[in-house]
Amino acid sequence: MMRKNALAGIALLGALALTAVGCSSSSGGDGGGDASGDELITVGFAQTGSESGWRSANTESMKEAFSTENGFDLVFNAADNDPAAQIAAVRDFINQGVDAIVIAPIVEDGWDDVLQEAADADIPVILEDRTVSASEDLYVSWVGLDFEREGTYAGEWAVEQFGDTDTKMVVLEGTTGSAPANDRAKGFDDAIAGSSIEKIDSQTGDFTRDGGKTVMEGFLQKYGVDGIDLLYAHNDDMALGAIEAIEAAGGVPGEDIKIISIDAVKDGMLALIDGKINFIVECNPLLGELAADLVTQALDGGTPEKEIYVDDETFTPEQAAEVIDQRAY
Ligand code: GZL
Repeated sequence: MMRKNALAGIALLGALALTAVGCSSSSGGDGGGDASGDELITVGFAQTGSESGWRSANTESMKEAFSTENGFDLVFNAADNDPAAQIAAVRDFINQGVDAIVIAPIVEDGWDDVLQEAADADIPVILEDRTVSASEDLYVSWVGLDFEREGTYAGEWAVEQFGDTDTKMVVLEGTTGSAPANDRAKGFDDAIAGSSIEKIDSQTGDFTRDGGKTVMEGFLQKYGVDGIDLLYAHNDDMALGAIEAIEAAGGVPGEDIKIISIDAVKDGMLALIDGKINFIVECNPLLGELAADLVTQALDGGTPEKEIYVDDETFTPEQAAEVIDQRAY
């Protein structure tokens, strides 16, 4: 688990990415040239896969930031939520001799060896989105969200709404072993401790809509609509799958079973406005410019911040309705 030094906010210095065009591809890379003939920085990006709407927005943000126009040659790999495949992709980047590697690690554990190999090859590694349990000496920086705080925000709202009445809750957990699943559970559980909210079941839906639907179908078969008062979903996609299951079982999501979710992607916010979800904690996926800035600093011999947190906010249906048309994802 990483130390948490929350930072108030970071200026997005997109202009810095342009200096990348001027810097030679160091550390073994042999990037091609761009229209102006300058060396491109070759960056290997190991993405988790395409498991959710959040992930699609994150991938788009990364591809936009690591564009040729910004001085990068992006080698992209999506590991289909398979931790072994993702580690193999990073090893392949090392063998290719890329200039830098960016990883959104599917799970926290298992990274020590391949990160050491990257260090031995003098290839800087930047983590974006999720964190790892490996020594922080093995990567330059991490940029992402405070997952434990997201869980705390969700739990505090639940206590505010239901804390005094006996409430039976089920949980759709994120990918087993992932930092968001671990930390969102911890933050939420700590926040509801001592309240009348009882967790009667908890299972991973792997951050996917199908996974959330299947697991919720199981909960409904086991407890019935009347046996569940509250659902805490670690992301919107699983909440949206659960909504389908609740409606198929004759229940009214947001009324018979209250729903709290995390991400605030478009489909989740629309369900919130429709009253099918009751509260959403945002998790901003637009990390591309920050990640590109960290790569540029690392290759320019700079010493970027070790941890960079992007702020989140929370939404009620009314708040979502006010902002839905202005949101970037
Ligand atoms: C959180 C991110 C999680 C999202 C899910 O930063 O890692 O993974 O909450 C996504 O939607 O699949």
